[in-house]
Amino acid sequence: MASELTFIMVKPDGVQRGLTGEIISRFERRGFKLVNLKMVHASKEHIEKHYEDLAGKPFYPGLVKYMSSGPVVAMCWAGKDVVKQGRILLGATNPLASSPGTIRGDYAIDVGRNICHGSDAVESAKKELELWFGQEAAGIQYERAIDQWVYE
Ligand code: DAT
Ligand code: MG
Repeated sequence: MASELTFIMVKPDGVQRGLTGEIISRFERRGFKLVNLKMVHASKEHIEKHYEDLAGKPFYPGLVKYMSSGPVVAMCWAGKDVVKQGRILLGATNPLASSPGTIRGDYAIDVGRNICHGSDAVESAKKELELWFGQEAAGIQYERAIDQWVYE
């Protein structure tokens, strides 16, 4: 069974709008396994590190302010192809380009308030999980009885 991991985060607007449960549900119902979760009110410095690849973009200061403005829910999800599939569940970066049925396509409008984050590659997932979960980056190891009904 695949044990790929990804970092998924409910952003401050997703938390404030009461969408944490909905976002978790979509990953759970798909069959992915939650292996770590915590609420964090991240510092500006922590967000700057998370988005270091975007430093220099015109929207970067606003992005850092928004992402450190309130608590987020940081998660590690496991499963086959979960990095790519997670991005598909979230929808396009700009919610106006996200299909209905995706999280952003159903619940967001502005790119600067797109309610959720998902790693864009296996390598960035590893880096992000280490940044947010440190020693617990690999998540909690446990078996699920349903896995024989999710995977062939
Ligand atoms: P994604 O979150 O889909 O991986 P990204 O890594 O390119 O997208 O950008 C990170 C976040 O920055 C994104 O979720 C929202 C914000 N952002 C990206 N492009 C933006 C833009 N043109 N204007 C405002 N915010 C933007
Ligand atoms: Mg990104």
